Amino acid sequence: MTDLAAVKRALAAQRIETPSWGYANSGTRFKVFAQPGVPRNPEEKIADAATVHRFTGVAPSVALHIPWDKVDDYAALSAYAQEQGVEIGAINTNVFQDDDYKLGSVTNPGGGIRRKATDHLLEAIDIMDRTGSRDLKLWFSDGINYPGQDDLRTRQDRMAEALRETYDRLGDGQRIVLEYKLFEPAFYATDIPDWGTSYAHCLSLGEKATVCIDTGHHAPGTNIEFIVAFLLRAGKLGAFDFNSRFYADDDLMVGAADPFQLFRIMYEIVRADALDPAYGIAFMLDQCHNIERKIPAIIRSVMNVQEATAKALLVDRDALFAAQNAGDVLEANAVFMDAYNTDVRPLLAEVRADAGLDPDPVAAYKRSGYDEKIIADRVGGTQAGWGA
Ligand code: LRH
Ligand code: MN
Repeated sequence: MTDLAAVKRALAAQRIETPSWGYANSGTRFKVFAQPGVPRNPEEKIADAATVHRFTGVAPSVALHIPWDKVDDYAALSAYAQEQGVEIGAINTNVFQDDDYKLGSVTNPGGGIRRKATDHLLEAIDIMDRTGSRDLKLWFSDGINYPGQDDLRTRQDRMAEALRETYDRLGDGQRIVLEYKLFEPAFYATDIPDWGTSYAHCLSLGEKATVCIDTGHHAPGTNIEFIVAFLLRAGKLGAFDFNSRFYADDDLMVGAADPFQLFRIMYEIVRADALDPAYGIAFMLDQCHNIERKIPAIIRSVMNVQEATAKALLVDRDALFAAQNAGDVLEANAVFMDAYNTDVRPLLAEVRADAGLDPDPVAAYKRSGYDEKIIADRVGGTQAGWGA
């Protein structure tokens, strides 16, 4: 039988990290629809992240992206975040927007460009030393567009060399979360295209290297919860970049396109007792809100993760394991679906009320007038994010 008090404690202790870039302008190659009230600097992004935490109670950290969030004094930025009620989380590197990286960053045929890219990774660790961040989040757009364009094996040697130098620079309590992506911007071969490649590099690096699963970075039809179960069993799952998609790397609100998949993923987390922050998995959002208001979209996304998690925690695992071990296919599936088909919104409303929060964070945010305030206040200056 499921212990509801334990379920509520687990939900109250859940931690979801929001992305600084999710509060800024974003779009597609066709158009960026700038929005009024968008942050103009890292401080305003952090203020918006703190607002999400104020209404959800479970989003106490914000991931930064360098150089999008470059400042002169990261210790001061970290202090500002504390004042706002949040902390700075993962530091994301960016070796995908510099002209020099057309043929790759750390895998580039040119040694000088590889050096430049690796130095950026090392600079990010210097920043972590000042923000107190644990996670160095590495994603490489590196890849090639045509067969024969470059040597696949040699590029792996270059990748491994840069990762090794970066890994060896890590301080105590710091780690690498290595993200993979099937394609885009490279359209023939990506140097870290899948979980297996990331896992293999992490194995050869050492215990402070783990895999980051971005839920939008797989071929259609990929069973992501299998990857989650496998990496948890191997002790090599470090982080998620949550979002959802119907086709490619759409970066839509997590749970919007496929709430059942998110439930199946969170079930593997719960089944491994890996939900508790002490276990060490970083649950982060990595989304772009191209047409919808950004803060309510991120609040909704946090709620979608909470709902999937609550359903996963309600799976009657004794009954499920019994049916599985009995080979009772239909009963096992029925037990699993029973949890998924449970309306957990009243339970989450109770968890929020117990924490002194409004049971409906989105409605509470709309009533708060914060959106109107930032639209009125944030006039002039240059909006952060992709150029309008
Ligand atoms: C790459 C990615 C990566 C980030 C970027 C904003 O597609 O998922 O995690 O650096 O989006
Ligand atoms: Mn990502």
